[in-house]
Amino acid sequence: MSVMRIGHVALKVMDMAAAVKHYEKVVGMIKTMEDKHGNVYLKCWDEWDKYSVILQPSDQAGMDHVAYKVRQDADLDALQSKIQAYGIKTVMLAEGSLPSTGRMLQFHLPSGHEMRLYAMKEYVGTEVGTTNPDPWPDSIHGAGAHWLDHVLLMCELNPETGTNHVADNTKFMCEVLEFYLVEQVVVGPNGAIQAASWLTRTNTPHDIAFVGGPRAGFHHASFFLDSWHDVLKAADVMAKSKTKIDVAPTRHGITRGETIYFFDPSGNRNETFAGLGYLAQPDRPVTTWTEDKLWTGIFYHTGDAVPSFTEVYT
Ligand code: M3P
Ligand code: FE
Repeated sequence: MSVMRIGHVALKVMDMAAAVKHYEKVVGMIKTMEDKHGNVYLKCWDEWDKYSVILQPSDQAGMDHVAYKVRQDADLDALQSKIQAYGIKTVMLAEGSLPSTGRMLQFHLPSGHEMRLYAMKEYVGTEVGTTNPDPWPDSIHGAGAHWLDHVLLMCELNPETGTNHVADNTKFMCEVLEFYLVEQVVVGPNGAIQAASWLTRTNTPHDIAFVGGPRAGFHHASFFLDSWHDVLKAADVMAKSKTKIDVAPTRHGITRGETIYFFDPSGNRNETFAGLGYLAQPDRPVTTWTEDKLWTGIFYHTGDAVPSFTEVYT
C-alpha cells in the first residue's frame, strides 16, 4: 500500500497555443496527446508513462489537481479506506476519466488542493528506450527537462485564527500516505508554527512541498535537470525565448537544489531543479530552518527577502 512517486500535474492555462509552445520549446517536453475537450498532455524525454503535465483550457491560471502513482491497483482500495477513516471524503473516478489512465482516487487535502492517486497510466517508454540506451536523445530541445520532480502548494496559514494548513497537510501526508518530513521552516514564539514543509516518498529531497500564505494556491511545478550547467543553459533558453524569469539561477539552502524560477505564459510558476542535494531517507534527521534564516533557506547565496516570490502565485 504505497505511493510511488509524483505522476502528473494538471495546470489551467488561458492561451493553449502559447502554453504548449512554452512546455515544448522552453521546458523541453513532448506533446503526446490531446483530448476532445482540448486538454493537452505532455511528457519529458526521460519519463516512460504517457504524460506528466496536462494543460487544461481555462479563463484563469492555477492548478486543477496533482496526481501520485501508487504501486498497484489494490492499493487504491486500501488507501481509500485509510483516507476516509482519517475523515477525508474520497471519490473513485472510473478508468478512462483521464485518457490512458486507470481509475483514480480523488480527494482534497486539508488545504483544499485536489489530489488524485492512480495505479495505471499507459506506458510509452522514454526517448532513449531500454536496450543499450544513449544517455540522452537526439530530439532533446529547450531546457531538456528529464522529469516532473515536485510541486509546491501554497496553504492557508493564519496564526490568529489558528489555521495552519501546512501542518494539517503535513500530518495527513505522513500519517496516511506515508510520506516523510525532510525539511521544515518554523516560525513564531519558540518556533511553534510549522510554516513550510518538504516531504518525500522517494529518495529525492522532496516530492511535494507546502508553504504557508494568506490563501491556498499553486506556487510551482518543478522539472528535474541533471547539473548546474544544465540549469545555466536552461536560463539561456529562457532568455532567448523571452520567457519571464522570476529568479535567475541560484541555490536553495533548503534541499540544496540548484534552481531557476520562471513563468509559463498564463503566469503559472515553473522551476528547473538540479542537484540531488542529498539522498533522503526515512531515518534522516529532519532539517529545520528558523524564521531568522528563512530567506537563507530559500535563496542561499544572498539570503535576501524577495517578497514577490512568496506573495505571487496562481
Ligand atoms: C523550493 C525547492 C519557497 C521555497 C521553495 C523551495 C517557495 O522550491 O524546490 O526546494 O519558499
Ligand atoms: Fe521547488
